[in-house]
Amino acid sequence: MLVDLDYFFAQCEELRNPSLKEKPVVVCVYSGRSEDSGAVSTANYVARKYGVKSGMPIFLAKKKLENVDAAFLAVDDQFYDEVSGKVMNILRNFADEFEQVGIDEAYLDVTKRTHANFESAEPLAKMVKIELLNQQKLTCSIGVGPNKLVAKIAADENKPDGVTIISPNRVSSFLDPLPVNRLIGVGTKTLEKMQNMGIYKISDLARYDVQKLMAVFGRTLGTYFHNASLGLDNEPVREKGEAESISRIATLKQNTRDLNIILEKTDELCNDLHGRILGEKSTFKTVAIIAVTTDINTHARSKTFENPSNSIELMKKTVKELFEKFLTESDLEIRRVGVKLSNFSGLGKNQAQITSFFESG
Ligand code: TTP
Ligand code: MG
Repeated sequence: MLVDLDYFFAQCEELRNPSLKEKPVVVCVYSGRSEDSGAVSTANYVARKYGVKSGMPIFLAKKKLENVDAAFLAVDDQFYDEVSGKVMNILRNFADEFEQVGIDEAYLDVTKRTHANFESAEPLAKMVKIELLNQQKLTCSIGVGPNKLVAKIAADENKPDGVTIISPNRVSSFLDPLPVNRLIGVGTKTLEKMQNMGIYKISDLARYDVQKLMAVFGRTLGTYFHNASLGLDNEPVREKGEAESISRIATLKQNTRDLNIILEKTDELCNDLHGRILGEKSTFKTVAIIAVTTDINTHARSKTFENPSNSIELMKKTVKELFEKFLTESDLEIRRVGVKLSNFSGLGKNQAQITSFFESG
């Protein structure tokens, strides 16, 4: 079973201010550079009707909601994290095995308690929804399937406030007609490649020669796509350990030693990484910069903190310090810049640990 909270950050905002419910609510990550610079973190379904979505620049969302009484709010990580912690504690009680996969998402292995009977999965899913509504006043969407892959796609099928149960004998009829990008791992680039190969629906992928898929996407990914198209997945539901690192890198418009030009680019990278760690509910202890100099050499500098954080200010401040220092150590111009976060904690860790960094961050 995959449980995904509906329009999570925006629903949290409605929770503490119910008068927002009727109007478009847009939760934003303001970059601070100018009044409306930054990106939309998420929006409620009222705002989505106007075409507002996650990742969109704030100014564009404002344009779509011109002349509409809409609420634009800044993200409040601490509050969402508190709500998330409470939600996860409720969900955990419904699972034989539990795996949180994001701030608002978790897999529940319910095989034992349903005796692997899909007919008892539906009342169980409804109970989960009722419990979340009663205890936290929150709605979610639930997918149930024979494995994580199918459960995830099922949960996306009826949003918001939906329940979709796909028993083993319905897997292929459910997946076949869906567009291939409903599979995890098929992003914009892969979608384009697949469409050029004549693959539009999951059934097209299922029929495609697996050797040819491997030739195009490599052995691992080719095999994954083949199995995924058939609804095959053997990943167990289990609490995850710590992720390794995430990074973003970009080429500067011009080679430079000008700190302002560098920071303008790294700020964008930081905003991007910040959105990602918020989405995954993780926190970092190490911030690193990457500098590719005009001699094509790659340099890295890093700083590790005592306490985990998800603070964008700390991220940007550290990146600035590290670049300042790097520029004094090298006299070469910089061509590409990157930011890397590592030493994660978060993901399903206990609540005290998650909230303790906010004060220090
Ligand atoms: P999602 O579950 O992907 O989105 P959602 O809960 O807002 O909407 P849905 O009803 O479709 O499930 O992400 C969970 C939260 O993560 C979301 O509320 C805000 C945050 N997030 C970002 O900050 N940036 C992003 O690009 C995405 C996708 C999510
Ligand atoms: Mg969600």
